Amino acid sequence: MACLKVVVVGSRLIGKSSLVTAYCDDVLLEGTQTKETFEVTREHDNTEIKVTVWDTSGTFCRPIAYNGADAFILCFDLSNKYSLK
Ligand SMILES: Nc1nc2c(ncn2[C@@H]2O[C@H](COP(=O)(O)OP(=O)(O)O)[C@@H](O)[C@H]2O)c(=O)[nH]1
Ligand SMILES: [Mg+2]
Repeated sequence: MACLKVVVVGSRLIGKSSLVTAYCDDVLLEGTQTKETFEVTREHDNTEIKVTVWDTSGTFCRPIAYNGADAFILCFDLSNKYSLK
């Protein structure tokens, strides 16, 4: 099975964990998310792909999270331009 590692990055409190939880667990996040990695299986072109999603939350875990990444999702808050700097 093909595998993909996707790392979600961006400033604090801009909705990263909410996005990851909605995509991976199909639930609306309430409170703080402490889980850092999620595994889901998705189908694309009749091929199953195991997607590991890393939800980063601070500088400490980032070097580990970045290692071997296939894709990054850069998140920012559309209502706060400073969250993109
Ligand atoms: N208005 C609004 N608030 C959101 C949205 N996504 C997340 N939040 C809220 O923003 C806060 C931070 O969300 P969280 O996912 O923990 O952000 P993270 O620190 O980037 O992981 C929480 O209070 C969420 O309920 C959104 O799309 N719109
Ligand atoms: Mg978070």
